[in-house]
Order: sequence, then structure tokens, then C-alpha cells
Amino acid sequence: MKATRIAVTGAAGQISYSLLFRLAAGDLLGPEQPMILQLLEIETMADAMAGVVMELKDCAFPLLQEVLVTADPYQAFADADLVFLIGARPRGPGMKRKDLLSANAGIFSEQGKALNEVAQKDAKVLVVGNPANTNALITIHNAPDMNPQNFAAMTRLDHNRALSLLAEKCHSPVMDVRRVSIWGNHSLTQFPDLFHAQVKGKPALEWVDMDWYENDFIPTVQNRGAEVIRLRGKSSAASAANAALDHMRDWVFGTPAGDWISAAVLSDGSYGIAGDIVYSFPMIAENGLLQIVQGLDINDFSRSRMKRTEQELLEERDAIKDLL
Ligand code: NAX
Repeated sequence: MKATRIAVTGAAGQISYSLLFRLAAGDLLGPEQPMILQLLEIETMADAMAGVVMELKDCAFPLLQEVLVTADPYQAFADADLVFLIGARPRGPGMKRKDLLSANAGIFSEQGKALNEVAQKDAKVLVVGNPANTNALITIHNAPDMNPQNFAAMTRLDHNRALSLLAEKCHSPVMDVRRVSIWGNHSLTQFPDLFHAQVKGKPALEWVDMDWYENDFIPTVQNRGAEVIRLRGKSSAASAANAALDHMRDWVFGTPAGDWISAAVLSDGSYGIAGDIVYSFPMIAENGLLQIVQGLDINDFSRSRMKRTEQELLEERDAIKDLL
């Protein structure tokens, strides 16, 4: 069987430290599919990267055919089938949001160009590194020969957080919760939507009251990342790696019938959201393609929150527009 080439950037970082071992164990593509890992890291992380590779080898994963390490995106993405863009510039002391956006725009425009030139034309590219939505927009703009539908920014962690919190509140297992959605930006303005969600086939908002939904659930999902940092002293890593895996698995194999996931994709104007921003919608995946769930009723409560997070993404785009 031909090996799948999986490229991962930021490969010596903490999310990758969870992701790589699960990929190599077959958690994404199953126990039959061999793979080659193509890891991108910056030179200054060479020792840490070498240590991770040593550990990968020490696991003697039967499916792992080869591990390639490079600081050159053109090598990392060569013939890649699946790509996780995790490495990003973190916000340094005193760094303004605009500077952060620009620093990352530089990284993601270079990586977009490299993907365009050397990756498989139908490679699936998931952007995790923050600001994920706008980094994805830059990547798409720099890969004009690839279908924009092959790119997504990750809101699956927010989606999974919402699923789990709702399940807990309803004393139900996660498998009984369906059709939760995250709209907009992977940021504090994201809108976790329960108006279409179901628990055991019954509308979620018959299980919980509006006060809990508005004043507890929404801010808890929005602030969950900060809360993990407060308690752990580091940002979410294992749960982020798990979400990246969930996202890619559903993208490749399809979403379960009757349910959907959340993912940020290039807006096509659905639900009146501006085009040319990468916005999270409820999505289904079928035949390797992500499609926005259409035809949902949007009430005023939802509409105002969807607009607020759209506005933030438009501002992010404005901040880097000369780099697009
Ligand atoms: P770490 O700082 O542990 O790792 C990032 C790694 O990326 C570092 O090893 C760094 O050397 C590398 N890197 C930086 N620039 C690079 C470049 N140009 N090419 C290749 N590698 C490069 O961060 P980690 O905790 O792993 O988080 C990675 C990114 O995910 C961050 O931007 C973080 O904010 C973002 N997250 C996104 C989430 C999402 O839901 N979309 C959730 C988790 C996480 O916060």
C-alpha cells in the first residue's frame, strides 16, 4: 500500500508532541495505512526536534515508514497528501495584535507558496496555528493553483468543548449530542450555537434554559483556552492535537450521518457572511470535501453574534490586506 505523506509544521512544539505519536500509531488513517511524516521546524529547535524523532523511532511504529525533518517548507510539503500547519509565531511581550498578524502572515504566505508548488494538488490543509482563521486566509491566497476548498482553519477544539460541556450539563454521554456549531473566528468572539443542537434527539434548548446557555455555556466555551492556560500554565495541547485528528479524520472519511462538525473555511457568502474571510460554519464532509450545512434558521440572537465575529475577521483581514 502506498504510504500517505503527512506534513506537520511546528513539529517540536507541544501540540505536535501529542499529535505525531497518535498519527504514527494509526489513529488518523487506521491500522493498515503506512505513512511518511514530513516535519517542519525552525533551525533553533533542531535539538528538541531530534529528540522527538528519536522518541518516534523508539516507539517502533509498524506504520511509520520514514520521518523527514527540515526547516525548508518546500521539502516538508513535497508531495504531501495531508498537512497540519501548527507552527506559528506566538505573541511576544509588548507585541500588538497587528504585529502578531503580520509576523504570521509572513510565515503563512511562504508556506502557502510552497504548498502551491510542491504539495499534492488535492492535499488537505488544516491550519491550527493562531490566528488560525486569518493565517488560513493568507495560505489560501498564496496557493492559487489549489482549490480553496482544500483548506480549513481549526475550530474543532471549540466544537468538542461545546459538545462535552452540553453533554455534561444534560448528564448524557457525548455520543448522544449532535449538531452543535461554532460560528466565526477561533477567538473570544466565536459563537457557539445550540439552537440546532440535539441531545438524545430532543432540542438542546429543551434540556437547558436560556440563562445557562447565554451566561454560562457561551462564555465558558469562548474562554476555555484561557482557563486551561490559567490552570496548566500552558495552552491546550493534547485536546488541540485530538481536535486536529478528529477534523482530519472526518474530512478524509466523512462526517457521521445526521451530524455535523465545525470548521472554518473560505466564506462563499452563505448565511450572509462576507466573502474572502475564513469563517467557521457547521460543516459536513462527504467524498473528501467539506461543505457548509445550508438552510438553517438563524434568529436575531444568533445573527448579532455571527455578525460580531464576522466583524473581527474583517478587521484581521484589513490589518494584513497588503500581504494578501
Ligand atoms: P508551541 O510554541 O509549543 O509550538 C509551536 C512550534 O512552532 C515551536 O516549536 C516553533 O519553533 C514552531 N514554529 C514557529 N515558527 C515556525 C515556522 N515558521 N515553521 C515551522 N515551525 C515553526 O505551540 P503549541 O502549543 O504547539 O501551539 C501551536 C499553535 O497552535 C499556536 O499558534 C497556538 O496558538 C495554536 N492553537 C490553536 C488552537 C486552535 O484551536 N486553532 C488551539 C490550540 C493552540 O492554542
